[in-house]
Amino acid sequence: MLVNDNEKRTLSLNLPSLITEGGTGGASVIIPGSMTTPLVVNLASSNPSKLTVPATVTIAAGNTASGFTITTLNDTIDDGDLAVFITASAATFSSASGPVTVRDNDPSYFEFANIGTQAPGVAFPVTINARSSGNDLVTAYTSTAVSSAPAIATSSKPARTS
Ligand SMILES: [Ca+2]
Ligand SMILES: [Ca+2]
Repeated sequence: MLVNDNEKRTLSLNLPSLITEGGTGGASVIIPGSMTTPLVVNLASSNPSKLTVPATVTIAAGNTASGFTITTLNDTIDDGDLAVFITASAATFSSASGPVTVRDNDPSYFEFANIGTQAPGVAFPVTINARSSGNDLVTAYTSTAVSSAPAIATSSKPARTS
């Protein structure tokens, strides 16, 4: 029973909007008024292969909220950012649901960083960055790059087109 009995028996969720793949985030489930007995709230993820939550969280007697940890799973797939819905439900309460975006951190494409001043016969560094589909820099990615430059003809003859 609610101490504040004039409040609606509605759960609400306070969720982070974004968690990068493989990371964790703090969230909480809230009730409008405290209770005299502990309230067990069931939690569910719409996509447990991307994001998990504890099966239950308990709001202690006298409290109006309890925190829990959201865990996102890392993979090596360029699968893009994905919204996963978390639902909280408890007996005699209206449920709550909300999205958390799981941010992809896997390489989707590569880009050349700006190349500085070049002089003939002088080596210059070239940086190629891996980026995720959300354009984040992928810092943990390393791979071998092989480069070559074609010899450039110095003939002054116009190229034949036939
Ligand atoms: Ca990943
Ligand atoms: Ca991924």
